[in-house]
Amino acid sequence: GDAKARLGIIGVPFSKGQGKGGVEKAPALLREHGLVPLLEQVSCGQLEVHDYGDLQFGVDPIPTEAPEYSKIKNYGEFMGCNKALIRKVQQLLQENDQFLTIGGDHAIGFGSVAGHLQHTPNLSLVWVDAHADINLHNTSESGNIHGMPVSFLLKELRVFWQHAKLEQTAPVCLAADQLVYIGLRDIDPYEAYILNKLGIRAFAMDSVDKYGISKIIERTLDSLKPQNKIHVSFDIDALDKAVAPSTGTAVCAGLTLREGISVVEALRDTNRVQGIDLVELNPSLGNEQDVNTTIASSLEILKSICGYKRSGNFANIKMDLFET
Ligand code: B3U
Ligand code: MN
Ligand code: MN
Repeated sequence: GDAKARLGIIGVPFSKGQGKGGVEKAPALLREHGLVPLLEQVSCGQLEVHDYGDLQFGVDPIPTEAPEYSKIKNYGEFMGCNKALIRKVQQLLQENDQFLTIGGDHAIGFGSVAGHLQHTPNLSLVWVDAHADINLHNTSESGNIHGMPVSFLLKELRVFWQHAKLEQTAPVCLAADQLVYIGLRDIDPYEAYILNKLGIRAFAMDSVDKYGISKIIERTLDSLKPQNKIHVSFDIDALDKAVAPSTGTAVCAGLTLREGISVVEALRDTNRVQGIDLVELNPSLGNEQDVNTTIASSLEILKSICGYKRSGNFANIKMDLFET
């Protein structure tokens, strides 16, 4: 059809969910590398991309926020940024069909998915990551809140976040049976316990090796309610270190770029992807070639989510060569 879909992009240069500076530079860098025209191009005119610039959020600590969570580093900044993001995502979804959040570290996954849930309660979440990011304030070894965003989203874990006032900021939460992980290979003991206890579908790298990525994709799609919209939260460290070296906590033996692309292509082909995050690209880590490799991989993933077909796309050509 002629009606174009609208994609709204928001940069979220938040880096306080972990200790390494530089991850806040990713949104500007991806724009410099032509992100917006690239996504319009690959969609063959099907997508109108609207760049909303970077999210404005306070960078000063908010000391009055939940002293109970003092073991968490930068909790006040985290809440400040994510409250702003929750509001912004709802605006993006009022004005667009889909949205893309560019991090920043994965702490912003809370605000991005929570904002999405407030607009669209019937949501499934695919978290593509080397890590489960489901720690609680009292299970995290590091105190880094980029290792916790999923726990803020789940209905079953709300009881552990009583002082976070989530019923005010994000009353609609996610059911554990609508969360699927792909790419895991660095899970803390308590995280494994939580995944197991809640029966969360988690395709770690050993499953990818055992069954192959196409089977994993099939089982992922089977487990998502067909009437639900989909949110894809893609941590670039899900990909192998060889193709995504410039990230804060790179882990070896990850998804190949082809496996990563296969995952997002299959999700895109459902036509139900409504929210996307691309996080943890840190251009301050590694040498120039590492940075360029990681940018290139990030752009390939985003291209595929936004409609690029490796098999070619002739859906929207103007002139029929064989018409007489
Ligand atoms: N699970 C660990 C490590 C970690 C989580 N996310 C990343 N690293 N990127 C933690 O700190 O919670
Ligand atoms: Mn992550
Ligand atoms: Mn990760």
